Amino acid sequence: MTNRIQSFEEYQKEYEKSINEPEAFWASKAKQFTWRKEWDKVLEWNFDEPKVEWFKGGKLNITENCLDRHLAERGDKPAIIWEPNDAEADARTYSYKELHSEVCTMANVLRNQGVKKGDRVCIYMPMIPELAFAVLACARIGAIHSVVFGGFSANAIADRINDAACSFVITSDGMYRGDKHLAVKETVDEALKKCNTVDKVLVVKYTDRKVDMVAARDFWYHDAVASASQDCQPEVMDAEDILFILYTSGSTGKPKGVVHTTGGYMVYSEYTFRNVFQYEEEDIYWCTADIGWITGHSYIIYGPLLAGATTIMFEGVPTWPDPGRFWQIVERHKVNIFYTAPTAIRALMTRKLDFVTKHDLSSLKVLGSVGEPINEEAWNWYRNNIGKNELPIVDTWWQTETGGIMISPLANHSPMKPGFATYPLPGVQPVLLDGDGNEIEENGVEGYLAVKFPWPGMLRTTYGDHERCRRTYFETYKGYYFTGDGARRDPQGLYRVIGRVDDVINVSGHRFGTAEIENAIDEHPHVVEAAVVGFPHDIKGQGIYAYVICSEDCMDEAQLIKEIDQEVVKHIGKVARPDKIQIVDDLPKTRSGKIMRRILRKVAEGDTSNLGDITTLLNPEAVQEIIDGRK
Ligand code: 7RM
Repeated sequence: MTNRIQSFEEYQKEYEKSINEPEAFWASKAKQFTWRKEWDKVLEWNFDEPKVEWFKGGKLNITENCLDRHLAERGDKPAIIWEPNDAEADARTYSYKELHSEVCTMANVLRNQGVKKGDRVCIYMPMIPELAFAVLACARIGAIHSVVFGGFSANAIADRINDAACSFVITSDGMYRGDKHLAVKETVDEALKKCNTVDKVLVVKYTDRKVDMVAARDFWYHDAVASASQDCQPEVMDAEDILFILYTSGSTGKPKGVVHTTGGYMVYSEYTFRNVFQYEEEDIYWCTADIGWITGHSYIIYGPLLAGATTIMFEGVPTWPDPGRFWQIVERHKVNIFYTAPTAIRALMTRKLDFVTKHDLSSLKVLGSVGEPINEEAWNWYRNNIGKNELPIVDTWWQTETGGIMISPLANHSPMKPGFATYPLPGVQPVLLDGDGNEIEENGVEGYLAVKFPWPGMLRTTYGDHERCRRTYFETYKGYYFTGDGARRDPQGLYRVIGRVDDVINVSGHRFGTAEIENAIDEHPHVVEAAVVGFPHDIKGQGIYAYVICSEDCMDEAQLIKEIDQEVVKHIGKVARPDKIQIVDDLPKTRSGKIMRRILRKVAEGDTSNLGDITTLLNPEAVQEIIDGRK
């Protein structure tokens, strides 16, 4: 029996069924899993509070479904293949049996240290197998994981730890990224100076760099393992118990802790994985994302392991030691399904084709894209050079908040059109809204992308602040989940997601709020005001452009720019460094004092031909000034 959609006609039938009988539809997808107790009700919801509950009353543990469920049939099958940063070093493989015992061992280490169901555990680690063990070990014992991407700073970690009141941190003695070593443990130590909820730090020895161990707080994983059993009864969770928190940026203030729960997320991540990529039992699957982002959660760990797949975890970067690294890995592990981001494609397509052609890519069957709109040029390069001009590309649109893929072709079955995510998956009911919140029925239009019916993988709340969740996603358009994206629907009804319509910048597929970066810049004592906008960037999709007003007694400009850059690194992390910082005397404002971001975006883009009417501004002369000063 193959448990996936086999043709476009079948997709259409499934879609119909999922709309007409959503509960029966999702119940039929949930049945294959191991439930300790079946649910009482498939779905309860309203988008006003909002309240969304899937499989209520159901009892389960997601790791029992990722691991134990496969042992009889696939115990010796590779679950994780880990490819290290160092291209010369050997890969490491963990079978389902081995992964099971690693996860159980780490789960016991956590339990022995007093971590209980519902406790929040912050994980700040490199892409090494222990990161996957840590995530699953938390889920095993019902602790809530909050993974923080390795590129974030001590302050960003502290904010996330404090927001979720984490009691436990898992980290390592260091991390590699290309030819660099990053002092992960020191960053955690720095962060913890600002936190008072954490009482234990578990440290995985990896790079063997010397680190300070704080007595009674820090302990080594390899020491703790000695007294931990490999036998770990899973905590029995309610379907709606929290599985994890993952922080993501929005248009205002600090990042929000998006909350995903157990049962619905499980069903949705597996269903979408299997169908979008048309996964088959023997496939080797590789998603190049970092586990610090939602793509890594859903499509390196949970989705593939739930489906019993072999998933590759890559520690390194696409361009080191050379821009052939991805293709070398594809060849080495005979990868069948390859899932990456447009930014990586754009970075690699500028290099000599030799880096591609010298590798045997004949194992590839399906290519995927995620994180931002894929431009036609990148799509074509991907299709022609990696896809031998014949492989399907699934352009998958989704968000941290949606938990899994929402709009995407099904490989080999759906029509494809460069730049288009095409059709919604079964169970997903997208709409385009006009500025007044009315649904636009016809095709060949653009609008605000919203969803009018719940799906099992959707966020349930933002941690500790349900009202913020309601305001952010459910208030702008009453009765809908609002995505923050604008989209177009072509005459055939295919969707193309154009990008954010709020103050969120998408840099290489990573989301940053303009306000978040402005707040970091404002921390500099000589900064009076800052305005941050995105601008088109050849490789990253969008770059970050910061306009900064500094105080009269300002020191020299070059020095100030350096310090502002460091301020961003300090408060958010290297990932959010502005591409351009321009010191200005004034920012264009409306008479009510609002910064005219539209104009700033135009100038950042280098398009000053059509700035519209600026005479109504409070300070029209500021516009020419910033144009003249543009770097
Ligand atoms: C999975 C992920 C979400 C935002 C989203 C969009 C943009 C993602 C696509 C895309 C066009 C795509 N989660 N986005 N995928 N835009 N086509 N296929 O990226 O929370 O980090 O970002 O990314 O703007 O709202 S995320």
